[in-house]
Amino acid sequence: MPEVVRVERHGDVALIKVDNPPVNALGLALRAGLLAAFRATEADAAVRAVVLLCEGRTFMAGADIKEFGKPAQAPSLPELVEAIEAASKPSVAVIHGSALGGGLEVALACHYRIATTTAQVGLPEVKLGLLPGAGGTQRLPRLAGVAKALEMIVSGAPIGAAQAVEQGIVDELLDSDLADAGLAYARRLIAEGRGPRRTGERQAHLPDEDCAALIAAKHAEVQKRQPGLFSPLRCVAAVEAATRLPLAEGLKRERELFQECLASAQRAALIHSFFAEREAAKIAGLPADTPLREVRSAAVVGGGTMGVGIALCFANVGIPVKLLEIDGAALERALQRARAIYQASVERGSLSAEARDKRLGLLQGVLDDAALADVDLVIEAVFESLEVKRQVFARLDAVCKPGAILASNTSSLDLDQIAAFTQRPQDVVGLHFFSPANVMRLLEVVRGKATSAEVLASAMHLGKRLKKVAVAVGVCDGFVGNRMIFQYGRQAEFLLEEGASPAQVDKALRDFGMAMGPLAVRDLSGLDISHAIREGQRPRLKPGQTLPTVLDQLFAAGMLGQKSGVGFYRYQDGARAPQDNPALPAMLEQAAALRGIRRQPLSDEHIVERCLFALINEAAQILDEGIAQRASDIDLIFLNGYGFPSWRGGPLFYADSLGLEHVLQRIREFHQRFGAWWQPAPLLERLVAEGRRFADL
Ligand code: T1G
Repeated sequence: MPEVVRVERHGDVALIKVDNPPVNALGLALRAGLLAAFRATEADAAVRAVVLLCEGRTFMAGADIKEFGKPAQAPSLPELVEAIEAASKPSVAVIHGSALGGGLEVALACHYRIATTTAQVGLPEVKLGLLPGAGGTQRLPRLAGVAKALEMIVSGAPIGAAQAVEQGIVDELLDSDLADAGLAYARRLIAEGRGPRRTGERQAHLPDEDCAALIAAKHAEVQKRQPGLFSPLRCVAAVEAATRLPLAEGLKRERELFQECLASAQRAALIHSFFAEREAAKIAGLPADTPLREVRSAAVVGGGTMGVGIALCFANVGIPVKLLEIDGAALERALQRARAIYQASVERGSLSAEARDKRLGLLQGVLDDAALADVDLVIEAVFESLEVKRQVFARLDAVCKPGAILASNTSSLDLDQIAAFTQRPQDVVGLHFFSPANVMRLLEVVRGKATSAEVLASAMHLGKRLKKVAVAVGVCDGFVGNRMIFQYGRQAEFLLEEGASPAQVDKALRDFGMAMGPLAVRDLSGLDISHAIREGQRPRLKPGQTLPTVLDQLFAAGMLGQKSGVGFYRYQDGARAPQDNPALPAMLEQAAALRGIRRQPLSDEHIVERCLFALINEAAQILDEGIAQRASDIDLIFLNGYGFPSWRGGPLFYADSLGLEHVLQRIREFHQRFGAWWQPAPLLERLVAEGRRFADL
């Protein structure tokens, strides 16, 4: 096994080099190696200073996440960190890439820190349902103050090196070879007689900080914005301990809070999705070295809401993008929408005016599709009609250069049919963005029968460049996410007819953790859209599969949701706050009568089970058909495209946590009571029979 830690002597300076690819994660071997190295340098009288740096692309990126949930093995990270800080010889951490989590905690225990200009530092543990458990909550406030520490630890967001210098986290920037810079800095320390500067010995806040007020304000903010999450409040409590307790007791309190987070189901769910995101990039049968088509320029056909959002995704990452519309007025409206979106970000302070102008400079409106002749990739986001797509793809086939990737943003049409509108179906792929496309992270990459391996790999790689969570899916009605959400929404409407109100259904699912209730979502996207999709599905219904009728009644009454001021809810004078729709109860009585049932009270638990188990049952069917590669891909789709609560890990991780035997038993009961829609998925039955989980697939 290659050495993960090496120590070199450069005169009276010891250079400790870490080499544990891919990200120098602080697994057992590295912790033990570092502890031994620091003990050796401490014992060596000839050593007067220590430099710590990492080989490869980054400084240590944290604890080894794969170790969580397994028995802890000594030496622990806190033990290592304390040994580093206690050393009698000054140590310098040389940071490049990303010093994250335990990696930054190791750097904070070093007495000095220098960094490359492109480096970033952060404590992202909260994103994994944890908190910095090796002194980060106690040492960061001592360097950057309570306000900055709270912001970094509760958000988990990294900061750049220059800002880290401003905050006192990094001492200075370097612009030379890591080892040279580290050795030069260490020799300066020796020459200036500067010894250990222990972060733990500093006061735990900046002089003028009102710690109690800062802690209370952050606590209130977290309770309001992330009520369902377990670890953010414990992050606040750990920082609060730093403001009140001596270091040793603060570290003890931090360990207690860390253990609480480690033991929580939320930690397991959030780490599941961390690895799920990385797993999704691996496609069975697609070699990791599949050649990629470079996307140096793009074009979007259609400047509607989706088209503009998609175009911004490219501009946001520096890819020049053309936006094609049919006439000047439509094009101006599209460009104005783009300018307004960026301007709103500038006014919110999340985008600089300079970045706005740079991005707008990458966006070029065009009216003639001849302008698409040189682009590497075109995405159409035109009206969801096969005839319109046929016309568009026939034109793209005629004007685009050979090798251009031709993509459709269709959410419900057959990609194979669309590909057949061209002479180059192997270059056609689906790129299904979710509205608003420039915000939602999910990208369903739809692989057609003819889509080549190169085009699929290029589309997945593009997804990562666009900072999306790209998930490869097969062709079927609704692909994966929408196909499942159809079942979920249908159950929500059936529940209305059986006795629930829109407010009760939506609240039950919001209480479960969904970002929005299913009926509010329908009102937002428009009941005319839902109605059109449903009419398209009607001919494919299987025997016994009936449809709720309340949507038809609302549609017939011109109640289309927010766009018409009334749908499942009424929106008074254009306000977005939903009120009851007084016309709905009569419609629900009529719908119930049509089904020959009497409406009656329903429990929230029943509502949640009916909606979620419909998702799970459909997902099992999708997996069995091979439309999705793995259960964790489906979890990612719901976590990143449908507002599924992050701390529950996705519908299938949640199903496993409930126990599939229980889930199947309830689905069988629903099948008895509600008929054909609840036919248990054969895969679910097989898993239960074999005592396996979705995670075992
Ligand atoms: N542990 C184990 N494996 C890791 C890892 C980690 N910390 N970070 C990345 N990997 C794997 C990843 O699964 C992938 O594997 C490969 O490395 C490349 O990752 C006590 C408790 C560093 C910004 O949360 O944010 O410290 O798929 O594809 O896009 O206080 O990885 O190749 O087999 O993401 O260039 C806190 C998590 C841990 C940082 C690089 N640290 N990592 O991004 O590569 S908890 C984190 C990242 C902790 C202490 C606490 C990113 C990255 P494979 P990648 P990338």
